[in-house]
Amino acid sequence: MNVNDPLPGCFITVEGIEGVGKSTNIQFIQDWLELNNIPYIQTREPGGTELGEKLRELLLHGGTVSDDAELLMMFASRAQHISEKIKPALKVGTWVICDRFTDSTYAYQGGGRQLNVDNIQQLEQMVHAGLQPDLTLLLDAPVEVGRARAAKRGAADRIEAEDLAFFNRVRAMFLSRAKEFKRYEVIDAAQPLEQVQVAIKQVLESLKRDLS
Ligand code: Z5A
Repeated sequence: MNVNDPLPGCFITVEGIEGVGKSTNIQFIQDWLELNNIPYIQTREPGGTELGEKLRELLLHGGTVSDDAELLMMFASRAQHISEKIKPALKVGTWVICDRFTDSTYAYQGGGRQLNVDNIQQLEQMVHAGLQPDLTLLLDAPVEVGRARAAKRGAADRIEAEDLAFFNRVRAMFLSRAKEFKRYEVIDAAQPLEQVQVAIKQVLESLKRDLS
């Protein structure tokens, strides 16, 4: 939502470490939106636009990327994504369901890579001052649980190849931000999928009630 110029659409981001079930549960959210006749787009970061998808490929499979270059490429992808896709959708009342957003930058580049959080804040201000998700669903599970689920899928990309300590810092940053911002809802993603989805549905129903 843009605090200076409120946008009628609803912006939902889904966050968490790898393998916690973001893709699986985004499909569940889409089914719920369709059942409720709510117009939406589903998108992802890094990516979501032609430029963003090219940056994603370079970020995940393109060979050596320095930590600062990684941070700037995440925000370059995001800047394009916001102007080309997210804001236009929110302006016409369409809901936007986004697989990761700036909270992932705080978690991975700030927590995981231990880059200066002040720099992330400055980039956030530059790229999307005033625009924040209405709801951030944090699917949370121990790193070992997420990695075991993700491992079944095959070869790790450049970021997935990081060690356990890196992902524990990522998870800790997500949980710390969840305490700080009211827009977060933390879902215990280590539970069986049916229970995870009962919890997500409750959050969505409550959001819908609040908006009506
Ligand atoms: N990144 C970054 O560093 N900085 C940024 O600013 C941004 C991103 C935006 C790409 O993300 C990478 O970019 C990511 C962070 C970085 N790197 N890492 N790591 P991505 O979102 O495209 O990739 P990912 O995090 O690796 O997501 P994923 O591995 O695809 O996982 P997922 O979508 O959360 O999980 P899933 O595919 O839905 O589920 C995995 C399996 O578990 C699957 O077989 C499911 O059936 C199963 N599953 C799901 N839920 C359950 C439950 N509850 N019980 C049992 N089994 C389950």
